[in-house]
Amino acid sequence: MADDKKVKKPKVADPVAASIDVGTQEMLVRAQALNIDTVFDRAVTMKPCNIGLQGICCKNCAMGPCRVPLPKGGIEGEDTRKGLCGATANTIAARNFARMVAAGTSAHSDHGRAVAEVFLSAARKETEAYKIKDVNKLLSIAPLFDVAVTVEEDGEVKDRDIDEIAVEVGKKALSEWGKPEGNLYYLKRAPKPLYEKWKAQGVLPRSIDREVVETMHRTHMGVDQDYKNIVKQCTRTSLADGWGGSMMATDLQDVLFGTPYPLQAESNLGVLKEDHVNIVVHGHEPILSEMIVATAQRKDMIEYAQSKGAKGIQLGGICCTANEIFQRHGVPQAGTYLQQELAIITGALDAMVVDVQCVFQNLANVAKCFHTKLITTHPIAKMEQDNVVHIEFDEHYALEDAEKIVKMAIDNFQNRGADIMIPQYKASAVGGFGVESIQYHLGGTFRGTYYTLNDNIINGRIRGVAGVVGCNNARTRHNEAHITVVKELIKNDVIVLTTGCNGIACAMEGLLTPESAAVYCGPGLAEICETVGIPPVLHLGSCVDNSRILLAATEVVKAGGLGNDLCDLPAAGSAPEWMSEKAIAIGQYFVSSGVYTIFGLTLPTAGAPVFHDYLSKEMENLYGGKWDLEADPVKHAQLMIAHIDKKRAELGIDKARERVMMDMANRQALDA
Ligand code: BF8
Repeated sequence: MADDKKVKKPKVADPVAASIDVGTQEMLVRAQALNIDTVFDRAVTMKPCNIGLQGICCKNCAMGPCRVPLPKGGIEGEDTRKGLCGATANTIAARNFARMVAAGTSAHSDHGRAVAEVFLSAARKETEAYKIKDVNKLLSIAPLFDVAVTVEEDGEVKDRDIDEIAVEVGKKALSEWGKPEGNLYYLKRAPKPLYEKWKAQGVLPRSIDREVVETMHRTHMGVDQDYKNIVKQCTRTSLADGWGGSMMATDLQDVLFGTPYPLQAESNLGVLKEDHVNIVVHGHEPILSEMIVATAQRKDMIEYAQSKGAKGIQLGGICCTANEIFQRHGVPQAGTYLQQELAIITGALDAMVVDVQCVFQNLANVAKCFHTKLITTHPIAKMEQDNVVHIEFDEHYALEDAEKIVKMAIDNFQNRGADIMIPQYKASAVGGFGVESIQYHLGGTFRGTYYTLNDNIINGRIRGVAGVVGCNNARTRHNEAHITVVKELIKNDVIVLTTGCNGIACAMEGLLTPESAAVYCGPGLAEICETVGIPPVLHLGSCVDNSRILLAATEVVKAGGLGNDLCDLPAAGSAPEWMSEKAIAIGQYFVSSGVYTIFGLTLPTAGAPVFHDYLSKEMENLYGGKWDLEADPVKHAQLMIAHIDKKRAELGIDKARERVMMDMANRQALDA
């Protein structure tokens, strides 16, 4: 009888093996008890394609897909692998890699374009909702676009009208996406030697859209078939992201919504409240989330929520939207990329509002099991499932749209089921650091430079600087590599600058508090953190805010004593749990800006060793930075530290550190 037959249970993830976070583990147990599959379970049942993983599947024409697997023992002698057209493994992997850079650049830069459009609207006073908030930041970036901030009237130099400046900056910024000639304005913000390297290599980006289009053209069937030449174009494209689209997104957001300064908030799913209307904003563009924050804080909205039986409105963020509203408003972070489904599975989420990037389509399936309204808001990012509500966000009616969304969440509060489970885990976190606030904290308003920071790097209290950034990836234990890498670095006196989901992971772990320094840091870094009152891990924002890391590093170079270029600094970059194309774009612009950049997990270059060697060895000769890969998080951090020490030795400051690190016995021995 069929009933007697054993029904095979679907394989599910082991919650403890899936995440280091106890709240996440508890939610996974609940999801599995409710028979709701999550990304963690799907990672167990669906294996990745090993050929795609290594970057050696070409599907750029209909004669393929051509797969050119690397033999188990590697290749001795000539590599004769080729596709139907003759494309070599190097060409195939380089094309795939370049297309990832183009896609990542597009995502960041289209975000930047949307901000620039709203910025121009605000400058022209076409919208009530958005205003120029940070005039000082506007005045600081205007000259970079060749926009005058003063005018001469009757022989007298006067301040120029702010609205006029804003309109001109908005127009010039927007033209960066499609101007017919010249190069991007912001490239000149880089240290001169780096700019000169880019110029000599012919990789100064022209306009952002052009670089993406050219990458797509050159990687089309039958065009560029020299992996070095393909890398050259993907370098140019990535620079259009880091020193273009992303950097403008950051700056224009700061002008519109305020430059972040340190503030405190909480992080993890435990920020949701059972007796409140819970709204999670998920995605990337603060154009949406800023309006939701403003609306959810309105007295009439809170009263409306109370009229429906809730005590108030609790807002939370997921993914980079979390970072944006955390750094500017102290809105709590509800979780990382891998926790998005779990937020709905609490049963306490009245609305999840999403815009673009890093949004799982499976959210719609999960939302079906609960009362949660899943609301898409962006014309370029809809979902096919019929339970998803689309409320298109229009900057001209932004406040009305935000009110509609918040009201929908409030009205939905009464539809909650009885079965609610919010894991009671959250940590306190300080965020909102940036080029300006690091200068203030470590340089002082009086000095107004990064010299104090440099001084402490030179004397060895701070061994070096690491940017640890990027995603989570369900192919590895959630947050484990992020936290292990960061802890290993700060233990060795390396100060960490974080963005993206690494920033949220560090917040969840309590590493974004000044108090964590005494627990986790080496003596030098602990002393600095205690004296200055900063966490050992400085949260610099979202993934477009990696541009803040580039600019902070540039300020360090300018302050003197640590070389003339970014590649001279005792610094390294890392993405321990990366997954998105945006991460590859970021990696490429960091490498091309002179930074040793190491990724965890895998790289889509493994199947083409010659191409991989080009990225991980030869690129250093061109720009001073290079790619590396190490899945083990402790070894990963040690490689970064080894690079930092190498740079210290090249700068001649390795001896200083030895002196600082000597204990009393060493000193006495020396005296004797
Ligand atoms: O841009 S770190 S998972 S949220 S891609 Fe996505 Fe990666 Fe998180 Fe933000 Ni960045």
